[in-house]
Amino acid sequence: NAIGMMDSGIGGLTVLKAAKTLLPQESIVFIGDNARNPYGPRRPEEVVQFARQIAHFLVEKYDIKVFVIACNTATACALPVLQAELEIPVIGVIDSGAEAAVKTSQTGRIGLIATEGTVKSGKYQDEIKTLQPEAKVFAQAEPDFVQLVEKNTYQTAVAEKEVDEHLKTFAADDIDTLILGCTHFPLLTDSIQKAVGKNVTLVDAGSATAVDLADYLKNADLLNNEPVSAATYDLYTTGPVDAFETIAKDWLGDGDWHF
Ligand code: DGN
Repeated sequence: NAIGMMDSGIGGLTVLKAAKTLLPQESIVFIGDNARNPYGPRRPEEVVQFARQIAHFLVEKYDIKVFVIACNTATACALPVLQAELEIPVIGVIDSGAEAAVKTSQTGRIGLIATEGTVKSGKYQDEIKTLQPEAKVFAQAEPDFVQLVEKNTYQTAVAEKEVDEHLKTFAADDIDTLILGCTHFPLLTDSIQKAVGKNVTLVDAGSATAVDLADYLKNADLLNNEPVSAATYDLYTTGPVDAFETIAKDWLGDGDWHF
């Protein structure tokens, strides 16, 4: 049976892409809650409710073997609730992202860009402090970046300029590592890297999660033994399919995607 994944929109496809590369024999079913995006400014209880609806749909319709919350905001709000409520394992993106950042950073000065919900939750800050008490986290909410991706304007010069202007503040903080703490942000990697300079290493929390997901499935003996050609990819959106499909195909490339 398949791996289930969710995001508040298109961003979680960055996790799907990384997971597909590492686990090509696994089928994945993904739901992007584009109709209710953004999650960032919402009350945590509301985000919990949305994540719960999506998880139950995937468990009932697809009998998924693991649920990946491929959204930092939903991970911050709903991970413990869903772990307690579902009978299958539930994996979020924050622990993997925090751990990867601590491993990457030489100076312990770590930047974080995420939604306002994720920044406010303090989950990254807490996890990083637990792993490395002397680390300093410089967190900045970047809700506008989510819109650049959702509106499919992320590859434009206007987007590059906007990213550059927003990330100027990091120069003064002298960070050596920047966490992309929102699964939408890897689509803006080029602009973000340009803005912060090549001395700052970007850590993609979603890719780090895909690595941990692969390890988890292996250790729990949950890997699929079917041939790679049998893997299927069912992609749902709660919003307009055309817009979702355009960005998804652009980001994921050729493949046997079912929308
Ligand atoms: N992709 C989501 C995340 O990782 O937090 C957030 C997008 C949003 O809903 N604002």
